[in-house]
Amino acid sequence: MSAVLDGIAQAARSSGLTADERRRLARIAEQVMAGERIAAEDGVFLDRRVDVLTLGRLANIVRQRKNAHFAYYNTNVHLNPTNVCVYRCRFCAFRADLRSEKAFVFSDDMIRERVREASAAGATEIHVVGGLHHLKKFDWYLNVIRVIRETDPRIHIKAWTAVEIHWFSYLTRKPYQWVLRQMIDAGVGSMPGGGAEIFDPQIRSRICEHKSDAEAWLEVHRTAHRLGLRTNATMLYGHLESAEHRIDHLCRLRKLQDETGGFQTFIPLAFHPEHTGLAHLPRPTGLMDLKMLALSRLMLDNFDHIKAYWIMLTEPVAQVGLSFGADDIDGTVVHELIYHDAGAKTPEGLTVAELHRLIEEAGCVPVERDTLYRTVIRDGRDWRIGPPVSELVDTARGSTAAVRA
Ligand code: V47
Repeated sequence: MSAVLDGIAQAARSSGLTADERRRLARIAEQVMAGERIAAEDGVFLDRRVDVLTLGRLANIVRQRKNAHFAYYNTNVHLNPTNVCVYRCRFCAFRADLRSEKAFVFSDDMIRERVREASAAGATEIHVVGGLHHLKKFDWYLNVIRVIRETDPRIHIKAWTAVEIHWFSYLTRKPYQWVLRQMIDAGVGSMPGGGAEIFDPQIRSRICEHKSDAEAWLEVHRTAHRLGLRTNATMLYGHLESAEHRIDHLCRLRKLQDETGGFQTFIPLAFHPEHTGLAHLPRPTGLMDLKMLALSRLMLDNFDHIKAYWIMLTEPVAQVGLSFGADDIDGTVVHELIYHDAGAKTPEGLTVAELHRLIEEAGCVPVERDTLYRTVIRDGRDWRIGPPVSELVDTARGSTAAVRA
């Protein structure tokens, strides 16, 4: 470990940091080694002043501590039941007006077909998010979940962002808890992390003016956690935000996680500007992507997992991301639309063999997980749930300790 500290000190000497900044970095590096929390002001310093390789080196220590050499993926399918949306978020290329030519709404039969396709492909998860349709009532969204559940009683339904739950609460005039209970009874098993964007109210009002605010997003997740639902969290970066806004976002998530422990994974989402209201902005670079993965790993000390979402990072960046704090690369993801409408050039899906190759080349051991981070054991086309991935990590740690002794 002191070799790592020496390496960091050496890199700092040639990095243009002042003597005070070098001392500050050394102190933060020692905190990371000791498993101590990094303060918000130090997070801003890391974001603004410290080179990406040093951040990656530090983040990798945390990643190894939490997940050893394992890298997770899942077999999943996306379903966006409608792209019609009352909101006009400036970063979104997916949404459509009610009478737009590109507007679509899935019928029950289309949903069934997508679920059958998912089941036939051995998917353990269906990821469901969509637009907030001007004319659809809460029952329509509830029915989407019911149709999925009837078609496949086993598949895990990860559905609706906090923004959608907030919208359903507005539509029904019922509290979040009531809305979430209806969804759980219909078959929802967890929630994705979308809709968080950036919590800072000023930036949020410039990129998604009318959407539910940070407090509402956090309150929906708090309520979901209290009801026993595990959820994910995201942050959209690379648009109008600054280092302060990013660190503030991460610290707000960290605070809620201290309170509930209900978050599973954090996914930093790189802004894709094509066909959006912010198309004049450049796309974040690969280095920025790696920096965000590393910073997330360092700041979110109470999150078990950081996801390098290959579909928006590209396969090469996601692969390198596994050495910059990430331990998960999401899944096979068939039928992704949100990023592809915004210019993503990645394929719409990857095979399991391709995911394995990405992970193994990165020096990690691929582990298929389900949505709740339990191992998936496959036997031909059939699958069953094995022990939680944390048991693999504990076992790997035990055998390393045994070798050392
Ligand atoms: O909330 C929309 C983002 C999110 C663009 O929980 C954009 O496992 C970049 O949350 N450029 C939805 N980002 C996707 C999402 C997600 C994805 C993968 C896994 C999980 C999970 C969640 O996508 C939105 C928004 O932040 N988004 N448009 C765009 N042009």
